[in-house]
Amino acid sequence: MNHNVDVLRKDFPLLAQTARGKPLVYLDNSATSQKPQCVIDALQHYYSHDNANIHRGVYELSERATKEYEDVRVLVQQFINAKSADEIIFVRGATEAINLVAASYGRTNIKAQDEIMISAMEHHSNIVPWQILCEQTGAVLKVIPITDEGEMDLDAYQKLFSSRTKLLAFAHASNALGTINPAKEMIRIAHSHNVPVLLDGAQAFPHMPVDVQDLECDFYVLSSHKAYGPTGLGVLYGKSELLNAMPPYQSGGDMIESVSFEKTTYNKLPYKFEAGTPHIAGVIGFGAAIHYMQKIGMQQIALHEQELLSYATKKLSAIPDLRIIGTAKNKVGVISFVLKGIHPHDIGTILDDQGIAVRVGHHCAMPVMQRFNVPATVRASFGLYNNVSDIDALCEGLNEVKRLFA
Ligand code: 7TS
Repeated sequence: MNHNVDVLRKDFPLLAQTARGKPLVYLDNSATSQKPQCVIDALQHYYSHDNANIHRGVYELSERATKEYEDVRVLVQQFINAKSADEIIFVRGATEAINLVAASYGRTNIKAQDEIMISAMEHHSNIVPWQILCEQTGAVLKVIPITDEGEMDLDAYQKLFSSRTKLLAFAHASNALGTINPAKEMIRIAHSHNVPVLLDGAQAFPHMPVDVQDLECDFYVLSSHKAYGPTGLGVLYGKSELLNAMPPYQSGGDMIESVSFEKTTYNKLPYKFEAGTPHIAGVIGFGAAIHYMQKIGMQQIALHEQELLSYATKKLSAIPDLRIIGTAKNKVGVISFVLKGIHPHDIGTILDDQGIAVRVGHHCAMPVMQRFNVPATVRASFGLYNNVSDIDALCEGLNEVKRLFA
């Protein structure tokens, strides 16, 4: 399918509205994406026709809900090319997926003096769970430095490995800088040291084809809501050898095989990690989002966003006193920037007056702000429905900011 933005935009009812009396310009896709009508319809259809609890009813409705839920698991498996659908665990989001690995894999495999490696460009959700694990186990956190361009310092990375390195976790793409990391190469190096790798795909999955077998990552995490699906849902992919050896993260219904007061045995994968009634509607809505992305094609989406990124980078760079934070060669459609002498929050407020939604702040990546010595940035991030007019509006908005502060 051709990436005709004008046609695709009509699939997103929210985009047709005004904000502050101006046509809405939505440029905060890294925070969350808008939803196409097919996802909204899937949620409505599920609650109107198919709502039942899954994996337990013998009646038709429950069988139908269970099938729809499990069909999405297979869809996700195929979409990210996992070996088996058992390796796809539905969780609340990328955050919960990382917490699951830190708690279950971490507490089983990490001991005092072991080293956990992350990078200096991580979202807080890929920092704090590891810090807590370190506090609990006596392990030590090691941080891969990043360059002035916002790229991973690969020389420093290689030197950071020791015989105590037990786990590596880093972002496939950075939410604050846009950097796409050389994940496959980094994973190859980690594996040469026998170190398993968790890849945080929250900012990559919606923007490029992802193949977990090609990447050879041990864990991959993602959030549905950043990829045109419902909120409150994410995926943990893990190699079955690792997931099979891990203890449950949460416990309760559905994750057991048998329960008695003497002994409880656990269900097999993937159910072992899906305690309680899951977000059934969310999973079904996410299935619709994946079908939608598949129909357009991830290559097409990536290509379109890359075109927007180069257009926006050129136009923003021409604005005097504007400094882009994050100038890596390989980026997703994320541009973080500061304007000399004007606080990002003031910029965000003035842009909002013009109907332009961007994120301002530390983007849950405070160490990135510290690295670049800025209190905050303005961040414009693109999705498949953004167009050149959105970027023109942003630039006009920034000229207005400069006029007001002149
Ligand atoms: N990892 C990365 C790289 C992220 O950007 C985010 C969210 C998460 C993990 C957590 O995802 P969640 O769905 O579990 O919340 N990032 C952002 C952001 O950049 N602005 O708002 C949320």
